[in-house]
Amino acid sequence: FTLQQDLIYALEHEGFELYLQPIVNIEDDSVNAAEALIRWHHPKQGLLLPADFIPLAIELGVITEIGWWVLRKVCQTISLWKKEGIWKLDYISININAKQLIKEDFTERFFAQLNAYDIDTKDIKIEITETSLINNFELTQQVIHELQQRGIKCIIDDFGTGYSSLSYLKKLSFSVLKIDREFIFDLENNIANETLIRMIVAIAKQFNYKIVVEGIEKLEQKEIIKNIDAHVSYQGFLVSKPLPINDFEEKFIEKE
Ligand code: G
Ligand code: G
Ligand code: MN
Ligand code: NA
Repeated sequence: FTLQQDLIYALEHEGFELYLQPIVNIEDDSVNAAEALIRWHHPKQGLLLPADFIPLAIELGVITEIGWWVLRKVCQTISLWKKEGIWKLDYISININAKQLIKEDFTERFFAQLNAYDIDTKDIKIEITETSLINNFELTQQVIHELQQRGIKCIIDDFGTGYSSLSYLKKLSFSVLKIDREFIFDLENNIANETLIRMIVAIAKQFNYKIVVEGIEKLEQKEIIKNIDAHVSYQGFLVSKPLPINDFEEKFIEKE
């Protein structure tokens, strides 16, 4: 079998698993949200990370069906946690490829899925990478605008690494900006990165974006960011790697 055939088989036979990584408040490390990240249990190659198969899935167009699978899984999880009375997160974010986003039936199918599980629009946010916006800028912009109008907040992901034009920030209706971990890696030794982060934070605030900083691994890095702005949220191995849903629940969901 080719990887391509395996990918299609996995979609039909629950070959994927969803992991969650906590998104925390930098002031007190309280967990306020989570990002959903997909993993693939390949029958021969073992656990595969997105880097091993997402590019192929995009090329084959299977990314759209993967995206729907992820949304359904996230809806099921939120719905279950609500029934158990343990849903306390502000939101779970999902990564949606622009190819899926601009399909004609996207918004209709998206809201139908939320309705089917009785999920509020504020419970889910959509992450779109800066790079994937570029191809169909006008259309992508329209869909994001419609989603935001209907209560789904959108996150611009991996900010600062694409061919980012700052004019995006005023043209597109995003609510949250995620600063790419490239700026955090080596932050404690690199004053230039600190300067860039300061500038991105200042611009983001000007346009009323909430900020998530990605890839904090060390306490020193966290302290530098907290000094820049004590109101951002962050994600990083310092708090936790992405975890299987049950492990995330055990570790980060309070039960009383
Ligand atoms: O999971 P990692 O922890 O290795 O994720 C690597 C990259 O893969 C992330 O930057 C993310 O954008 C992408 N990715 C992870 N899960 C998904 C998914 O469900 N859908 C899409 N489109 N991309 C994903
Ligand atoms: O969609 P996106 O690119 O934002 O996905 C987040 C990616 O970043 C995932 O691959 C996740 O595993 C990874 N990640 C999250 N926190 C850290 C971190 O502290 N260090 C490193 N190296 N990677 C991280
Ligand atoms: Mn992301
Ligand atoms: Na990112």
